Amino acid sequence: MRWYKDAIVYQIYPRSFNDSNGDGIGDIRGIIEKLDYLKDLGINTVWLSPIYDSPLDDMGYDIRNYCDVLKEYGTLEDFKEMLDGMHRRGIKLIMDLVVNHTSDEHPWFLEAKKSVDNPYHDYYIFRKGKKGKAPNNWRSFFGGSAWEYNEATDEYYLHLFSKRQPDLNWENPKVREEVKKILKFWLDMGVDGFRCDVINLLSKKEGLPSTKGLPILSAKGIYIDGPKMHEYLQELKRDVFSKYDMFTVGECVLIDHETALSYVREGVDELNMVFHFEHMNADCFFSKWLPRKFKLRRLKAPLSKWQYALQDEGWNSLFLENHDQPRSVNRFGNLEYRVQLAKMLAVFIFSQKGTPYIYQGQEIGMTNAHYTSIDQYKDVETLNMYKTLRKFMSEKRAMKLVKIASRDNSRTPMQWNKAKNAGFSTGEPWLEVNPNYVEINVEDSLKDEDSILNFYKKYLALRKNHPIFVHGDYREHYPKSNKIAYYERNFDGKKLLVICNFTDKELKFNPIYDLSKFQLLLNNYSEDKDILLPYQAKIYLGEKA
Ligand code: TEU
Ligand code: CA
Repeated sequence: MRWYKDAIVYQIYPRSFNDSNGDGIGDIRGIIEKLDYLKDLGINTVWLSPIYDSPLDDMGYDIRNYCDVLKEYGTLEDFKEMLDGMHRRGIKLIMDLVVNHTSDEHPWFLEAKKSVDNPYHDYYIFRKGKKGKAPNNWRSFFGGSAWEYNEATDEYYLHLFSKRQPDLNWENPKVREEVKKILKFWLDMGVDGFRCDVINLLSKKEGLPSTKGLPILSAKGIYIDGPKMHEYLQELKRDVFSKYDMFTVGECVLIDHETALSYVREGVDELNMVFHFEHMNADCFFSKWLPRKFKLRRLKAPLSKWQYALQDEGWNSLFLENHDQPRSVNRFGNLEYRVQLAKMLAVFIFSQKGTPYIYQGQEIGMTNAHYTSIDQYKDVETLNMYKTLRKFMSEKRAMKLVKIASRDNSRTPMQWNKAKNAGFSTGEPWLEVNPNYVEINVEDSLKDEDSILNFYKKYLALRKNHPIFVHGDYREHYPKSNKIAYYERNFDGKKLLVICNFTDKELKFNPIYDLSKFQLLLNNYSEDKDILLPYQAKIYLGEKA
């Protein structure tokens, strides 16, 4: 049963979601307190970012013990209670699976680094240096070399992320067996699937050759979508995935649609869907750290390409936000129209064919962090990049980039109400709350009929009532327009039209079809004119004709 096609996913970043005991840190009991809120919103699946035991160098994406919960977040008993509470409400839970690397405090690594003949040495990727330098030219995603020297063995170890996140050696069958054990541990407990962190980095090309060309971008086939990816995923599918009623979504770095299809094609099912990031370049060159002006075409074109490529034989995941990305209202429009903009963006992205992923706070239109000093940031990528940037630019320019690109933009605590610390915590929050919580918060949004939150609820209910949202074929109109996003979906003799004005001005446009023959299903304005209002979004339903 491909239930993932009907999934509407809500991503929880646990540290910033809700703090139940006043220590300033979100926790599992805090999530339990909000399960009714999630149910009421209309989602049916939660993706929980890592809650495992971790020294938090990368906020939990560096795991010390895969089968236990970080003390600050609670206990395994709390976890089971949360899972049970979700299931009772008809909500499934997918966990974050981070197995490209572990924490440098994982017992395997503590052993591995001791000596070359330690039984765990081959769990990781150690190599001799070349003439006193790193074994090759690979760069870390967080800046700098991907190699760190280990004195005890006079070798370097590979870390594609921070130096406290050593890469596992997937060539070693013991590592693969360990991962299967971890998967079964959670699946047997009742977990419904996994979001697989940087899954297309698992396989590193034999001999670990240096890349030729731009760092990282030229790593395709070397450590991005490497030679044994299919082999590894097939093995996981054979021994684990196929034995449970679950789904996987693979986070895939720099992946193209053809490679994605080779993983997700129905029948192959190595993964059920992937996250790609091509549309995240709509306002930057390859990386958030190289910003440029937002252009609608750069958002639409990659999304459309993926729609056409995957809609028949595969499946897409639909997102504009996650814990690594700045807030969408800051990126894809004029923030002065925040409310209409947030509603329009939801209609635009989630009405395509695929599974929607809503990131916590997106449903109330939360904005980027307000910070002005580097000391206010906590994210390891941000701090590393800042250090790198400061080598060749002024503090002012570096801070300007940090403000645009930092991952902490989406990690500020969830804004629940007008109380102290936005109702997130009675104590000192681990990361500063955005002061705009007095205007932007859940409690007020629930009361306001025209709020973004109530629009999300209406929209998600509509989606559930009309199978065309899940099953309809996708076809785009006006692909070249930088002002309007317009596409249709077709299913079972019906046609759905999705029309979005991406400008802050009124807009004339030719709808192609005779709209008087269609029913207006949803509108983010109370007015309905021939022209489109700033950031207006409308959905029409009619006969296919
Ligand atoms: O992200 C992978 C990834 O590609 C990002 O690190 C990306 O390069 C960066 O966030 C852009 O700002 C995943 C997780 O989502 C991320 O939180 C982790 O830090 C990373 O893997 C390592 O586990
Ligand atoms: Ca807490």
